[in-house]
Amino acid sequence: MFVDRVRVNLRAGNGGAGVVSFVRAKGKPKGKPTGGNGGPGGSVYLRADPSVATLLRYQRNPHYAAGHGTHGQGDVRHGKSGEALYLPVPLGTVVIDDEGTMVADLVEEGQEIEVVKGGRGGRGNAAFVNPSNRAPSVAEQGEYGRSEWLTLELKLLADAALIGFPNAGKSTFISKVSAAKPKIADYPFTTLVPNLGVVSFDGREFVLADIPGLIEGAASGKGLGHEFLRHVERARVLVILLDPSPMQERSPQEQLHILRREIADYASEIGARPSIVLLNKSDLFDVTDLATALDATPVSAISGEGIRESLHAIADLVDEAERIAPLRKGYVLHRPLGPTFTVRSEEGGWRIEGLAAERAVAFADLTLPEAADMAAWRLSRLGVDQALLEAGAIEGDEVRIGEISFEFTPEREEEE
Ligand SMILES: Nc1nc2c(ncn2[C@@H]2O[C@H](COP(=O)(O)OP(=O)(O)OP(=O)(O)O)[C@@H](O)[C@H]2O)c(=O)[nH]1
Ligand SMILES: [Mg+2]
Repeated sequence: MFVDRVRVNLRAGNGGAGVVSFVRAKGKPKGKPTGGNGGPGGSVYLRADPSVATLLRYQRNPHYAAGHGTHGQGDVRHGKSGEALYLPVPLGTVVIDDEGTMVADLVEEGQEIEVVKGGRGGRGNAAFVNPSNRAPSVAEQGEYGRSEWLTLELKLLADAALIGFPNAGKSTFISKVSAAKPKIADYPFTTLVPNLGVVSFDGREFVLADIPGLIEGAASGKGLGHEFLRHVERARVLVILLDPSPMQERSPQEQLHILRREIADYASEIGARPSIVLLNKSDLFDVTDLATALDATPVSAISGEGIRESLHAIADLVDEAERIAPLRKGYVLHRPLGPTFTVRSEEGGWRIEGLAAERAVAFADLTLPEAADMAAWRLSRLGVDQALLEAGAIEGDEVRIGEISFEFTPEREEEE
């Protein structure tokens, strides 16, 4: 089975918690703080791997998680980092987030993207020692690892794509010129998944894709529609294969017109790519005049007539396309962290969302006045108080961050 589009749920590891611990020390009533930091959670990465051909494994199991960091310990021993998870994907995998943004196009071997970042480890009390507080008893919780649903889409990396109506002879053609052995049969829609073949001849080489037949309306989803037009996206050269057989409802002229229109409707940029038109089955039909009229080359995928010349012409177009626009290297989008928090009103109160705000209150024990003060100070420094006031919050309103809720007590502006 060829799988070229999947949704996956990837979860990064949680950070370990920082701890509070003291060792007795002479002359220090509380002791010396020795609580270590939690280890960070592992991140999940997607990495382009040439030994992987499809996204099948992700369809079978869409859930993956990296390892958690461990908690800190006394003696200022820090927790261990969670194990990162590297998921191999085929070359040509496009990664799309839940908002529809393409975040990576993994084209080259080894190219990778950190898709979900592991949670930070919490700091232990030893990390909070400062000149004004030599014996802090606060420690931070570990941060939860993020979890995201992503769509992975495989777009084949071919130099040229064979495009034609069902039954035109595309699979016969690729089996004649490469080692690909797709199913060939005398009825339409034989090919349901694309096939790639390396075409080697006279010291030249290019990768050809045989894609399922296109019909009128493919660009609006008819037949196998978009599923397969997607595979044409990467091909730099279009090889349009026409079928003069009377079994086709459309004449070769009409086929050419419809194919060009469907491709242009799907993406005008693809329609503008270099193309060559071949008129197949020349062993059965006399297509000389028609070929001249359509500026096409007569070929026979069965007898081999016209094939070598056509391959040279295709290779010339591929070389030319390469010269004009070298292959894209793929890309990985480095996203800004986004707003540090957002405020929205909800049932009976306000909700603050965002990593920075969650971090601000992530203390092991918020009932400790020391921790509560520190959390309040961090929130106010982030601008959360100000944002709540601007949103219309008044003193006494309930404010929620994650699982924590507290009463809004804005710092009063000094009067006068
Ligand atoms: N005589 C002759 N028959 C051909 C030629 N090329 C293909 N055929 C026949 O046409 C029929 C369809 O060939 P396929 O290669 O399966 O066609 P396709 O374009 O891949 O069809 P789909 O996968 O359905 O889109 C088969 O019976 C082939 O034997 C040719 O050059 N000459
Ligand atoms: Mg076929």
